[in-house]
Amino acid sequence: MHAPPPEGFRYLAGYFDPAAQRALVEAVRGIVKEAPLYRPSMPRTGQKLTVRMTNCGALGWVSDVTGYRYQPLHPVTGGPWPAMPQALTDLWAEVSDFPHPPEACLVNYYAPDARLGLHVDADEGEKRAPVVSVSLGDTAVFRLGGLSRRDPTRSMRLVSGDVVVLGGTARLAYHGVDRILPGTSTLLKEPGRINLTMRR
Ligand code: MD6
Ligand code: FE
Repeated sequence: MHAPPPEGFRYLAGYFDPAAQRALVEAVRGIVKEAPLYRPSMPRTGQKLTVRMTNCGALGWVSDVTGYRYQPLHPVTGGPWPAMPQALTDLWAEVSDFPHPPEACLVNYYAPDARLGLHVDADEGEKRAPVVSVSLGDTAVFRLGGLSRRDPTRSMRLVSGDVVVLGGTARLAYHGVDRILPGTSTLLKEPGRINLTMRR
């Protein structure tokens, strides 16, 4: 049997119904029009991630050869990030157990062959606030570990409409996306997956 997930991990299956998912995809299309997806580079190596990214909200998470950081401007267009959709700030208010609204929402887009290595979300100023995520489109094989990279991990499937909260001890747990399962959803026009993560 698997060990229980770290305290503060919450998995809210089917949080958004299909109509709410469609509305969120429309909102993401608007965001991407204003703030195009791009492939960030990893610090030091300069290697490109396979996931394409953009942001909404006051701040956005960016990565380039000099490191990871939050900044108010899109690294390619130089413009401000679009506003965060109300549905996301409402979700945060409902599940974050934190008294202030999110400042940043990272938009991850996975084409069928994209993946995201095991990582900790550690660049945020406020570690008492959780990171809250929404999955849209094709199912992801998500891996959740512990506080050390060597800790045992468990694999779970994140389906369109699911919400994950990493708070408490789980806030600094290792996690990643092994792969997506193309063709498991018809929400998007093409096979692929969107993941939205809100932070402070
Ligand atoms: C993804 N998610 O599902 C990647 N981070 O595509 C994350 O990296 C993540 O789902 C922090 C909290 C929840 C998450
Ligand atoms: Fe993460």
